Amino acid sequence: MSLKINITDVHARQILDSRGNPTVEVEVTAETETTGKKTTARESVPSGASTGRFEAIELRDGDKDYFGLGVQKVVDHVNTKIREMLLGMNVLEQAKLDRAMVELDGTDNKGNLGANAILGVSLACAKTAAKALDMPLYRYLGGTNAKTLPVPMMNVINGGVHAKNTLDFQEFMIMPVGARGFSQALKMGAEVYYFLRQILNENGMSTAVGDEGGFAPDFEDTKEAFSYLSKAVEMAGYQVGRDVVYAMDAAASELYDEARGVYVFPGESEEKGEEQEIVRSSEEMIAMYEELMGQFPIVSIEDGLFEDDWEGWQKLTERLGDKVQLVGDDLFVTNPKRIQCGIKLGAANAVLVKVNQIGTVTEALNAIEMAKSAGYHTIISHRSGETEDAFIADLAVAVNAGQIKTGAPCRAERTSKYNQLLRIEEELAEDAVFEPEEIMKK
Ligand code: 2PG
Ligand code: MG
Repeated sequence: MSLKINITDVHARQILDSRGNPTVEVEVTAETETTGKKTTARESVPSGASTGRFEAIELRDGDKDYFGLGVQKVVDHVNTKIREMLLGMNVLEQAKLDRAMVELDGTDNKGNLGANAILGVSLACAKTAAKALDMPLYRYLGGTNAKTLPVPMMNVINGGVHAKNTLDFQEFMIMPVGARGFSQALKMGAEVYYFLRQILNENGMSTAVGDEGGFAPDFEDTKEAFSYLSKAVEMAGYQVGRDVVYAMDAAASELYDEARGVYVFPGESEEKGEEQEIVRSSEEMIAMYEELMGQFPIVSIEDGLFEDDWEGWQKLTERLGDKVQLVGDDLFVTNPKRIQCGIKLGAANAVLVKVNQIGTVTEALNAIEMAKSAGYHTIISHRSGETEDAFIADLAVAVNAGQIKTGAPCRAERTSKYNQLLRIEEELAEDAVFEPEEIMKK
């Protein structure tokens, strides 16, 4: 490596995320050897609520501050051990820096230093490197062929553990596939969101928003939620199924009762006034998805089954895999080992990519590469707890992922990603690619 941009400082602090919980922010400073120019950039770490069992470990203090959610220990790990190791290293050598941190941690799940320590540094190193080279982050990460603007999956109705309502499934998303480019897609999504608010208001339903900016009223069931989406799409002047299609995240691991081997639907039971809880077997879950797909233009189903039910996932993929995108989130946790397993077994056909599930930029890029080379779709995703940083917007373009999931067009921690994509689209101009038909191929 000829050019050397050496790390001269690494500094972490505790900040707040969009739920008001503490998270880690890291600043990395590096000096360009030839010119002496100093560059500093910072990045912060997101945090999930419906976390997969196999995710890398997010360390929390567990003491009296912030109800145990403080990250002061993680901040200390960055400011001592990690800092000492990285000082003098070349910030352009991302893979080497990431490997060094993984080795320093010494565990499989980053439980020693904390994935939130390692990721904060990993992201900040990439951003500092790009800035030092005077390059947009998406170009630094992706190279000369980074040009695909992702189709947004906009989570406009929130349920599950992201909202205190009766919806048992977690996310109801719109995908403006009729758009010619990203900015038009964003406009279409925002218009549908606007009309959704209006019809919810007209029907006396709550328009308070959940963690990802979507509305979170008490719907009777999944079908009612989708019906509202269809009304909103039509009111916005678009055609359901042609201009706008739907995606959902069942987040089924959250509903799964391992002892009984069934999926429990407490919200639906409550709404329907059933004495007994409504439960579904994995067969019944698949049948339910099939039925929903017959009624609504659903093109993507995420975490349709429990995160460790590989057999169920195989069945699901056999039954529906040629008609719909089946996305593994908790199933794969952005972990190349689990993705490899899924590819071997024929489980799912798309990977949700969350950088904090695995903990370094390099490993996330490896996961994406592995998924793509097996013909799996990739969707870059936010977490329900986010910050104003927009790293994932650049990442989506860098790897030509084709899709991004980053909430409703509401709440600044969500719109910061969409707004960054607008800037990138403007910069790429006629070289920007937008390919919704790729998703519709399934
Ligand atoms: C998900 C995510 C993001 P969380 O399940 O896909 O939407 O939620 O960050 O709470 O895991
Ligand atoms: Mg999910």
